[in-house]
Formats: sequence, C-alpha cells, structure tokens
Amino acid sequence: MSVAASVENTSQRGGPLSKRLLRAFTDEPADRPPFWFLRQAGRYLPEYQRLRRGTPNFLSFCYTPELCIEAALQPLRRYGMDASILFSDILVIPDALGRSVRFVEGQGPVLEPLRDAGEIPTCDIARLDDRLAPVYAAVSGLAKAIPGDTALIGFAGAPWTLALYMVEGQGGTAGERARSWAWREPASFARLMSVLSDAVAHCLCRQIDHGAEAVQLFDSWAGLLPETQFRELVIAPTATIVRRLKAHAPNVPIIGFPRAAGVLYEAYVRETGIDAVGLDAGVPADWAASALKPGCTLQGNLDNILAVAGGAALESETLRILGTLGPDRFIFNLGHGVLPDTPPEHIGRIAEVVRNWSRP
Ligand code: 1CP
Repeated sequence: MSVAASVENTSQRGGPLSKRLLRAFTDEPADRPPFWFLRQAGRYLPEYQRLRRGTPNFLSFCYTPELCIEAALQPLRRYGMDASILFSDILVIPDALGRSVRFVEGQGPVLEPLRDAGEIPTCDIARLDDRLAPVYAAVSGLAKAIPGDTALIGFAGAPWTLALYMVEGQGGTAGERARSWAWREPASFARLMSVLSDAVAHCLCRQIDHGAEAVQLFDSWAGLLPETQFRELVIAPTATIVRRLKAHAPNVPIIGFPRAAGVLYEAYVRETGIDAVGLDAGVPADWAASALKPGCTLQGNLDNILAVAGGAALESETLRILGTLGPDRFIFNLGHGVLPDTPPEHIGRIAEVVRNWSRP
C-alpha cells in the first residue's frame, strides 16, 4: 500500500491570506482567480485507478486516511491547483448514521432505502465522531501535506441531497419518493432533515477543527425541488448550518452549491448567509455576475463535458468565463464534477489557461 508523501513544498507556509483561494472571499483585487476542480481527484487519473485497485471497497478506501491523503494529493502534483479538497464522499454521513451504504461498480452508491418515519436514525454525536474519526484524520494529514500556498477545503452533502439518497436508496432518480414524503408527512420529513442538519453541521465543525480552511456544502439534487420545497429543504437547513458554522468558526468561508437551482440561486445567495456559491454550467455567467456577485464570491461554471471534449471551445469558453466572472471574488471551477472519461491533459490545459490569464 502506498503511503502518502507530501507534494513538493517549495513555498513557505504563510498566513491564511497568503493563499489565493482565501483571498477570493475578500474584496482584495486579484491578478488572476484561484482555481480548483470539483471531483479533481478520482477516476480520470490513472494513478488514482492504481491506488484504488488495492482497496475494492470504496467506503473502506474513504475510511483509510493514508489512501485519502494520497488520492487528494495526486491532482495537486499534476496541476498545482490553488485548493485541495478532502478526499471522501458525501455518503459517509448516512453511513455513519447507521444506514448501510455500498458502492456498486459501474452503478454508484446504493443504500437500504429509508421507508418510513420509524426508520429515521437519531443523531448520536459520539457514534458519528467515532465512525468519522478516519475522515477527520485525513483532514489533519492533508493539512500538513499540502503546499503552503494551497488552501484546504472540507465538505459535506447538504441535508436535502443526503435525504434524497437515503430515501431513494440511490441518486439519478427524480426524487419522487423523497419529495412525496416531504409533501405528505412534513413533520416526519422535518425530523429527518433536522437529524441530517445536526450531523452535517457537526461534521463540518470537526473538519474545521482538524484544519479545513473553507468548507463546501454539496446540494447536488437541489434542482429537483419546486420553490416551496426549495425554500424549506434547501434554503432553511443551509441557513441553519451556516449559522452554526459561523458561531463555531466565524472566519471560515462557506461555499454552497445548490446545483441546477436556476433563478432560485438568487434567493439561496441572499437568504442562507453563505460566503460563496458554486454555479452549475446552466447558469448564465453574465446574469450571475450582475445578480449574485455583490457580496458573494462566485465559483464555477465551465461545462464539465468541455473538459472531456477539449479543443478550441475548451479554451474559448474558459476565457469567456474568466472574462465575465473574474478576477475578483471569483474561483474558477467546473459547473459539476470532472467526469471519469476526461483526458487528464485537458485538465492540464485549463489549468494553464487560468494560470496565464491576467486582468485585462
Ligand atoms: O469507484 C470509485 O473510485 C468511486 C468513485 C467516487 C469518488 C472518487 C465516488 C462515488 N465518490 C468519490 C469521491 C468524492 N465524492 C469526492 C472527493 C473527490 C474530489 O472531489 O476530488 C467528492 C467531493 C464527492 C462528492 C459527491 N459524492 C457528490 C457531490 C458532488 C456531485 O458530484 O454532485 C455526490 C452526489 C456523491 C455521490 C457519489 N459518490 C460516488 C458517485 C459515483 C456518486 C454520484 C452518483 C450519483 O450520480 O448518484
């Protein structure tokens, strides 16, 4: 088994604002925006595939700190992103709450579906901490291993997205069971959401205690909800989590990612208190720059299919996004995760274009 070795660390470990990523949450002018990529570690990298082959069970991989640290360092060695993201998965929280999670090759996560209110777990913090101890150990190990100018991002799934996986038993559905439960039995669904909000807030506080310098909340299935449910199941729990994180660590920036929220992005930004928002590729960049930007840092929004396709469009779209959203209060990223069939050299090309870009 390969043991994590740190990335060549040539820069002096400085204070937080020596990190370009953290400066993007302030009004300080930027020469170029910081960049990192959603799902920057993982299956598109041959070195990850090799590392992963040694541990066929993906959850065991996620609970082995040395492997998580090594997987998170791999993309930094190739591309020198401005941020490292913890290598883990949003489904470690349902797993730690006692809902068994399996990852099926070629299919993704499979959970024992939560059928009714009687099956809603309680949020037992001692058990959660015990199960998630290896995740926190990966955060501290990674904090020590990354270069001094790279920021460490922790993350968790947002309560609605976790509830969707728990009730449906998988992703990629239209969320009918979860959405109909929420309409039919709002009180018990609210109990599930409250357990998840407690678990997510706690887990992110612990990641911060172990060295995460910013955190991202993935609400990957936010776009399935109509406005009323979006307000109840996305905005309200996010606002609660933000309040709890700010009480614990007022200076740690929080990035929210309500994927496919459309015009509801505006209410999300105004009403949750998040510091930055991840934009999926469907959000028009010029609309986001005028409607969302004052006071909120933007992150995104290059189409992840372009990173597969490559070519002239990859460069022109990267430049268009840099010109429209950057450089101040902007973090260059994809609109969704790097896909497994992405040629690694295309990620390298994007990194080069962003690094060479400068304020016109
Ligand atoms: O076989 C393997 O090696 C497992 C593939 C894999 C990996 C590498 C999964 C299964 N998860 C991960 C890691 C992961 N997941 C990271 C860290 C890697 C990095 O970013 O560098 C992160 C941040 C996640 C977050 C995650 N997992 C999300 C939110 C982001 C998004 O894509 O919307 C979601 C929805 C998941 C669930 C999940 N886990 C794995 C898969 C294939 C999926 C998605 C399945 C689905 O569409 O429902």
